[in-house]
This record gives sequence, structure tokens and C-alpha cells, in this order.
Amino acid sequence: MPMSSQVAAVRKLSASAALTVAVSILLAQLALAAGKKVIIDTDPGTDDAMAIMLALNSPELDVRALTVVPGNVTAKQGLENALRMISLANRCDIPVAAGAQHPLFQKLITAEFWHGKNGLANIELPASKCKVDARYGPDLIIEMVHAAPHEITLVPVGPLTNIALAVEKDPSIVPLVKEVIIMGGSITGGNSTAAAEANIYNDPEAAQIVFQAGWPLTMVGLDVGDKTLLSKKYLDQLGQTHGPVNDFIHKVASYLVDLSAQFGSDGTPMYDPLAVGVAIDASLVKAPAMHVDVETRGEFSRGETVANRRNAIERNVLHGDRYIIEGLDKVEANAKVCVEVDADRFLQMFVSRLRGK
Ligand SMILES: [Ca+2]
Repeated sequence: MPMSSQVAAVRKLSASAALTVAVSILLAQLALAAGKKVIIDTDPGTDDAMAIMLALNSPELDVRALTVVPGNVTAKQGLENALRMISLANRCDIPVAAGAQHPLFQKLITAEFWHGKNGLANIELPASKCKVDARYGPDLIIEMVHAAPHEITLVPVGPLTNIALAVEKDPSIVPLVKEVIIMGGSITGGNSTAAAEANIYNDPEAAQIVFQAGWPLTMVGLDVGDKTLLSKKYLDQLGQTHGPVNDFIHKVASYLVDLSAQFGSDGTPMYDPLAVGVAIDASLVKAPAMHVDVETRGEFSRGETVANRRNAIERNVLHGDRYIIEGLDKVEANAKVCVEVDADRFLQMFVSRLRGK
């Protein structure tokens, strides 16, 4: 082949390679523009408010619905809060559905003590322009998962009642859900009790159903949330810019930072927002695989997420009057448990997404 033909061939090849690269970039951008489809199941809730607004202002996510569960506040108050927030964000296109009215087997424990009388730091948002979706939350989850198989990520940031009801009603959704990213649990002690974190403590039976369902599950627990403190520094950054959502979240965060100060902390833990953060970018956390069970009995430990760090248990075999350890039996991991977080990177992302919104 003469030199000029070789050059032409190379040019042709480069042009086609460049085209391939351009097409893949375009496809990647389109995928990003579409965003990861998420349903947020929430008990709104101050940190729920921050989580929802983060999700709505993150291009990586496509929020398909909010389903409301009782927890921080009653189901009725939670629904009102969700509707007002979605209206403030001008997103009446997102369905907001009511769900369970109480935990599966126990009385509800509400947390106005931490979240303010209305659950939203006593901030009175304008009445909602958006209307409630008529569907029942668990049914809406079932319907959406079947309509977009392998595409929906569930982000439950309240007690797991609605998710458990959906699984119980239609177990066929389990292999069709892309993943479940939960705010809840802890492997280093609780906040409701010495052992239990509040979302799990509020419905341990529901949590056990969700943890054992057999889908890809990530637990963003109390312990990593406690390492992710929104301090005055970040609050002040958010206070420098303005917009309806920016100003609302600044007020919510101010309330929480003041509340934390009363309990001797330099900032407010970003529990629910971090679960949304992990949905946006899983590299924010380190999350080894473990087998997690939820304690549903236990004199002191009801609601504890009991994690097997070794993914094995001893095999004890009865010989006469005693058991003898004869080896180890493997237990399969059922959750990725967040143990470390790049807190500063997350907090910078949080502030940057909400500035001026
Ligand atoms: Ca919550």
C-alpha cells in the first residue's frame, strides 16, 4: 500500500473510532440525562426533607414517586409534608402516595421531639398545589417495578413497613428491583435504644422481611450517618445563596444544627440524605458484604440489625450431653453495610446541589 493510501486508511480508521467514541459519549450522556429511576419511601421528617430535595436536584436521579410511611410523624402529617415539599420544588409531575397507616405489629412511635411539631422543623410551607396520587403506596411500588423491570431503585428512608407490604403482596417484584438502598440500622449500637436504630425499631418485622427478601440491598446506617455531620461551615455556605428550596433547606438545617448543639454535637447527622447520596454515587462509602438479620425478639435488642462480619457461624453438633464444634458453616451475605464515608465530599455535593435552587 502506498504511503498516501496508508495515511488515508489510518485517517478513515481514526474518523470511525472518533465517531464510535462520540456515539458512546452521547449514549452515556443520554443515560445520565434519564437518570437512575428511584422511588423514595419516606416519613417526612427534617432529614427526609433534605434527602428529597437533594434527590430532586441531582441529575443522576430520576425520582419517579414518593411513597409515605408513618414514622417521624403520623401517616397523615407525613403525606401533607410530602405534598407541600413536592409543590415547593414545582414537581407536581411526581406522584405522591399514602401507604401504611401504622407498623405491621406494633404501635407507631413518632419523633416530633427531634423533627418539630409538624415534622418539618416547625416551618410552615405554603399549601400544596399538587394532589395526592390515589394509589396505595405499596401498590404503586409494585406497579412501577413491573412497568420498568430491573430499572427501579428503592430508597426507603423511614420504617420499612411499605416496602415489606409490597414484598408480601407481590414477591415477584424482588428480582425485578434494581437495588434497595436503606437508611436504617447500625452495627455499632442504636439511637432509639442501646441496640436499635429508629427506622428499624419502628417496625422490626417489616425490616426483617426487607433484609431477607433476596434483592441487592445496601444499608446506610446510623453509624455512617453519625460520621456525616453538616456543620456550621456548610450551613453558612448554603446561607449565602437563595431560592425557595435553598432557603427552606437552610432553615431546616439551621434548626437541626441548633438542636445538635444542644446535645453537644458540632453538626447534624445527614442520615437520610446520605442514603440518597449513595444512590447518586456509591463510591462515597465503603460497604463490605455481610449477612444481616433484624432482631424481632430480644429483651434488650429488639430492632437491632445483627450483622455477621465473618459470613460464617460455627457448626455445633450434639454428641451425648454436649455440643462439639465441628467446623464452620458459611452464611450468604444479604447486604452491603456502609462502614466508612467520605463525609466532606458528600457534604460539598449536598451544598452544591441545593445552592440557589
Ligand atoms: Ca426518614
